[in-house]
Amino acid sequence: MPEYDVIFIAPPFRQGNETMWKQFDYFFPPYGMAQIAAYVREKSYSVHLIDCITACPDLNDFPRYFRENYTEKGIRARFYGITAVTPIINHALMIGQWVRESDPAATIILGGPHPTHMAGELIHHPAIDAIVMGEGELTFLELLEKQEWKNIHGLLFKTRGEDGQFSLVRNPEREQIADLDTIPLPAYDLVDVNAYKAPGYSHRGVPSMSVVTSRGCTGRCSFCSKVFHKVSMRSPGHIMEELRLLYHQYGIRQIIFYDDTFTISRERIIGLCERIREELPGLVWTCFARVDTVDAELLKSMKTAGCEHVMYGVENFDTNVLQMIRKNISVDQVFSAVRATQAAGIECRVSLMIGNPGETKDTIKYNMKMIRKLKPDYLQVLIFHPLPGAPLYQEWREEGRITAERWEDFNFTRPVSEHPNLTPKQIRSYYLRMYAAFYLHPRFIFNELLKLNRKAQWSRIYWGGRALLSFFFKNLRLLMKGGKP
Ligand code: B12
Ligand code: SF4
Repeated sequence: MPEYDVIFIAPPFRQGNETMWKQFDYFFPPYGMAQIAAYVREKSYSVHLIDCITACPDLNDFPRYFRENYTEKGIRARFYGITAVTPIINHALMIGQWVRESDPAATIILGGPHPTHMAGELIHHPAIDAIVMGEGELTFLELLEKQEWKNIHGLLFKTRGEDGQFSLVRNPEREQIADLDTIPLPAYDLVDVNAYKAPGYSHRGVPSMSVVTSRGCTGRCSFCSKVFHKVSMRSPGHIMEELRLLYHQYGIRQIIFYDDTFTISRERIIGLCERIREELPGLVWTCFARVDTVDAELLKSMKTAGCEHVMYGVENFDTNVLQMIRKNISVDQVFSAVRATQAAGIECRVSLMIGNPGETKDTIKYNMKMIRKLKPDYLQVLIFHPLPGAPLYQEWREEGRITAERWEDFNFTRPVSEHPNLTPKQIRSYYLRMYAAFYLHPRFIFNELLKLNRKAQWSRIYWGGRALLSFFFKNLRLLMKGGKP
């Protein structure tokens, strides 16, 4: 009977129907879990990974899928590791339950952003034996090495006393890995690399893949849910190994760097850009950055190394709101970063949040005015969401201000907390109007049409245009009359 040391499972995820992202319907491999898989495999443990989004996208089909492909073939594992973010935590628990039913002897471990922050609640679930809080590589290795659980840092587990009652043991935190070059490249051979799909804004019609080159961020935004509290980075040489593998072995031509702040170290990015220019001149890429980490020279270097698109988390233009969410950037920095990005020939997407603490109808109107003045190439609007792990989440939960009743509701389509100045309907209505004011504006449509002379843009404009029209059409009623500001 084939037995793996560990089978990792990523539950399926589809965006909620009412979000703009749903229209793009993009998905990438579970990066963190593929890194843990590579790490423990390097230490000689046998590993398998089920990414449900490609293997079994319908959650309710999982019992059949697992039975036919694993249980009936006698394939099992000593450990099952399941990952989860907040809106899919119940899916992860259901998968845990189904695995437990078909393999009662299994040890089932939960990890990832939501379990890290809500371990104390989740550990009570009967399907779960232990929860890994924070980085998974070293903690999982120690589990596989059969170290005594009470000595494994970063672990919360159940233990049964002599009276048969369970009690909980929460071990000290796991220290964050300082040198990320010690982690091997994600185990790409365990996923079907070509089955994934890039988001519309960066869909160039070429094979694309996500890459993460650092962990953590210097920002301390009060709404942000973070697994990594310190910043750790991979060196340009280590990143190049991954880019070369993706380019040559898997035919990938576009990378979406998903670091929280890709440009956190200027020197590292300049070094990486030099290497990309020399070794992979055909590669194009996009990234996320903070406006206070870029300058004209850096952006020029990024452009000549294939950078096509940068997204800045601006969140709001009102200085009072910015202070309340602890964004720690100024409106002047926003304007200089966006101007410098466009001057370098890189497209710029600005992300705003609506329904922030301190937000009023006036601040929303002010934001719409500032967007018209700033003229970014693309706009993203999110509804303010303090997720578990965010400093504001804990504070507001204790004060009873979180209104969402189910974890599935943390899907960015509706407010999850009460707002003193705005009703949920008003927030949703302004959210749609901000999108409509930007994307249905003649300036935006004209600029997109100008890009049609570049062949590479056709696929992107097709996918992006289709997504936008479908989004507006689905929300037409509220857009036309509901919650009129
Ligand atoms: C890339 C990314 C995506 C990608 C790909 C997701 C994927 N398939 O992995 C896309 C764009 C599709 C995406 C979508 C979403 N994302 Co996202 N995403 C990220 C991002 C930017 C990087 C993730 C990453 O690879 N990090 C690097 C790796 C190394 O870290 P990691 O994944 O946390 O894994 C480590 C540990 O958590 C732990 N671990 C993780 N899983 C497991 C499992 C086991 C068994 C063990 C032991 C350990 C373990 O060990 C890993 C290695 O040390 C993070 C922010 C961030 N910087 O992490 C947000 C983040 C993970 N996303 C988040 C959210 C909310 C979402 C969405 C729900 C948003 C939405 N409504 O669309 C969806 C959910 C999609 C999904 N299937 O999970 C939140 C989660 C917060 C929370 N409290 O749960 C984050 C933290 C962003 C944030 N600050 O709000 N996302
Ligand atoms: S919102 Fe962005 S800048 Fe702020 S802490 Fe999170 S990742 Fe960092």
